[in-house]
Amino acid sequence: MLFQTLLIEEKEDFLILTVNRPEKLNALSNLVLREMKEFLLSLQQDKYLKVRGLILTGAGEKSFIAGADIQAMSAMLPAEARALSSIAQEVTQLIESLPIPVIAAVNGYALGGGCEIAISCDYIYGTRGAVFGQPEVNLGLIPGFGGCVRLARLIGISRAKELIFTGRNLNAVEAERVGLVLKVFDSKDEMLVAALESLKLIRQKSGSAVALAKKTVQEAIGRDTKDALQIENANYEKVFQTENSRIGIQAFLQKRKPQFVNC
Ligand code: CO8
Repeated sequence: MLFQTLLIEEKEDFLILTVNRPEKLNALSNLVLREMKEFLLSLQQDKYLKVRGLILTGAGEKSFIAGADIQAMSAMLPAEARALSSIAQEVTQLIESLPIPVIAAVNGYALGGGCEIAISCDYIYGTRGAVFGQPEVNLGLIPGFGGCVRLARLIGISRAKELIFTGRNLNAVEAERVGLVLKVFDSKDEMLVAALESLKLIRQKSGSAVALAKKTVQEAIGRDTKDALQIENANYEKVFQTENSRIGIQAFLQKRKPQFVNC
């Protein structure tokens, strides 16, 4: 697949998706979002799970994604802004619903829509120079790619409100402290190697179990305990229907390494 604003690189069974507009700090134009949607939809239709993990990053050293394209927004009517928010929210929901792990590898600025894309990934790795923030209030706006919802879930309501209301940035140290970033690395290269290693570790496990674990966490977030437990309970039955559950349990009992199918 060829895109104007995205680079797709294959690494073994994994893909690295790079948002490629470095001259605009990888800001999300309408075209970037439409291409991301097309790419993610194609991954979702990968019934044979040929791709077993995805890393999302930004071109260059300076920026992951510096937000929605402010220039493009300057000429938008409210209904057009809503349409842009809808397509961006679709992109974040597609990331969350992929049955494979998705890691955001944040080099430099992850601002506004960039931070919102990152927090829709399963977890975030960052460089020492990573900068996170929801600066929309500085433009008289609010986060519109799911940030008001997901940031509060990820780092807590008070912290999210403080960041969104003040529009201030977080450096990598503070972002790690509040649980926004999972691990911080000295360089982009080191971060990408670590992200690939993490995907390789997951790759050794049952793909069906990982997919169901992701689905369970996603579906349970935000529900009350009783409903959330019912979701886990139903998916526990589903995982028991997979061949990999028999393979894994038998391998344990026979004191050998499991050979999961589709692995
Ligand atoms: N949109 C468009 N262009 C951008 C953006 C952006 N978000 N960020 C940077 N650029 C462009 C600059 O205009 C500049 O272009 P040019 O060279 O043609 O003038 C180029 O990238 C380099 O940027 P700077 O010269 O500004 O680089 P600096 O190192 O001086 O500053 C910053 C880097 C601090 C990151 C600065 O560029 C900045 O503040 N950028 C904007 C960050 C921001 O406010 N992001 C939030 C955007 S709003 C958003 O994401 C809303 C999401 C919800 C929308 C809901 C649907 C409508």
